[in-house]
Amino acid sequence: QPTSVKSKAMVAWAAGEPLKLETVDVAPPKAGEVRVKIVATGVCHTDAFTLSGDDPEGIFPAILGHEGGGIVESVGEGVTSVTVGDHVIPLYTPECGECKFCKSGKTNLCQKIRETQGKGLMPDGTTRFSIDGKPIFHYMGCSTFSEYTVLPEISLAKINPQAPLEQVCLLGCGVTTGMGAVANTAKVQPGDTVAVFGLGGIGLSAVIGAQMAKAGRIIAIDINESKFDLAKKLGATDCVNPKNHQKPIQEVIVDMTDGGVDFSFECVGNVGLMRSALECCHKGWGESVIIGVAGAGQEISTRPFQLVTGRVWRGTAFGGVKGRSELPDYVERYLAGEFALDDFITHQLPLEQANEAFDLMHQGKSIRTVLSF
Ligand code: NAD
Ligand code: DAO
Ligand code: ZN
Ligand code: ZN
Repeated sequence: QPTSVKSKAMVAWAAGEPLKLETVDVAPPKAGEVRVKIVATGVCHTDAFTLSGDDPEGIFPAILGHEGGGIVESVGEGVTSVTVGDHVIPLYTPECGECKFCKSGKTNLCQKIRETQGKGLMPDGTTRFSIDGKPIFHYMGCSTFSEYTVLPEISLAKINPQAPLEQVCLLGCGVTTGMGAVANTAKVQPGDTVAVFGLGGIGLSAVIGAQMAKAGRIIAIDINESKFDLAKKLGATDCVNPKNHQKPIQEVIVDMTDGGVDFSFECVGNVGLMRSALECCHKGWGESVIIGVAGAGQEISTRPFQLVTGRVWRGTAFGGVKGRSELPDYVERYLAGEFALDDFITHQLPLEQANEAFDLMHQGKSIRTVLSF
């Protein structure tokens, strides 16, 4: 029978405060749960967003992190789909296969554990993390900034053990989100013209996705021009800095593309840019996909005539990918050399330096920092 383990973790005690290194007690997995030893974790903008206090669902104290890779350490009663030693990627969007959402065939947004996950709790309404008996909350059902974490079985994708976890951890969020948004949500076709707003881990993955879909033109937009070289390497045909133009960026893109793009992707979380991304779409058919997460209370707006005249506004979570049934194949495609992950890993740091990873992100110096244990 597994017992509680001591785990090194970076704890978010309060919004706006740096994470603090702590030794946390991680309780054994209950029925239907799995304890995972995390090997590596990426740091995504969403972690920074929650730490900032802008996330309406942010709960403290919590262990952040949701872009991890690890190895199953122990399993609770009734767990059948993974066993000790399996390599896994934690899923913030689980896949139970039996809820209305899973059975619909129309969405990846499994709702089986939505309520408790949103409250930082396991499905039984309790937490597995504590310090001196004081509960610490889970985050996005993952909490990968901890050496050991506990997840529901339905929140784990079992992957090929040959895949380096220090790399494929990025498939736990950023890379899958960007690539999936292009392939699943937009369904970009060969020859299409695409605009990508924001060239962080998400936007650059959308560029890769567009290149793999054989888009004819890929316009990459960022106010930080140091992102342009990598965008071009990954397939961007044009790079645009909105600050270099007098006109609104949507007008610049419409002029560049004989009336607008077939698809645009907002990968920043800025509601003004979401409007630009919609309005640079071609009249009659252009579609804009919102990926970025905006701050609490923010709203999007445009003239309804933009939609009346055929533009489409949609959004996507985790690129529409169903984690348990579809993510293992992304790992296989990575192993087969279809796309690289090296380019994204601009920094590697020990877990203890997670705050530096946030600094690098805020300074625009990193695409992804991968923390290891
Ligand atoms: P990031 O911070 O690494 O990248 C953001 C990029 O946007 C940076 O290159 C920055 O220079 C650029 N940018 C900022 N303001 C801009 C502006 N006005 N115009 C053009 N470019 C601008 O972030 P990331 O990790 O790539 O995440 C991007 C967004 O996606 C975040 O909002 C994150 O919360 C969200 N996200 C959504 C999902 C989802 O499933 N929908 C998943 C992961 C992340
Ligand atoms: O099912 O209601 C729900 C919530 C699903 C969570 C999807 C979150 C996607 C956006 C957050 C960014 C992920 C890092
Ligand atoms: Zn993320
Ligand atoms: Zn489900």
